[in-house]
Amino acid sequence: MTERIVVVGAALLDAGRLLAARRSAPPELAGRWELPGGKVEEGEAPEAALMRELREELGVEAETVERVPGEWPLRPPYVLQVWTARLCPGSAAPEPLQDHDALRWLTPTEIWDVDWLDQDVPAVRKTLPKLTTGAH
Ligand code: 523
Repeated sequence: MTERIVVVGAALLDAGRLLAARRSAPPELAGRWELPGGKVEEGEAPEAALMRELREELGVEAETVERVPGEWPLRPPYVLQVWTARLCPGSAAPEPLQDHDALRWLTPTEIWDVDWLDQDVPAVRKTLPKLTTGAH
């Protein structure tokens, strides 16, 4: 049986908005928007991986809130799992430090204004009600 490797993504919520990040690499994904995150390393808990990725890629201190139910296949052996997350008090604002060349905080009405990666769309759709209720 092939090992599967989890890629974690963050639906980072703040003041009723969702953070979208535009990938700058690799070429086949560049220009598309994603829930920021990355690969879980061996022996690492997914939530810890997500906090690490958000620190490395966006320079923020964040904490996970809850898992978005579901799991979405990526290029084998990768699968995508998503957590809602929020900024810790005192965290810097996110900036595109690596892997991204633009960030947008999207309100519920703007959520489909960006060209999300196909595989992120189901998780974004499931996150939408959390934005409209204002729940974090
Ligand atoms: N995705 C994806 N959606 C999504 C993420 C965070 C990642 O489809 N929200 C895909 C893109 C890549 C793979 O998952 O094919 C790994 O994501 P990546 O490159 O962000 O993971 P890193 O940063 O851990 O990768 P390395 O640069 O290799 O360390």
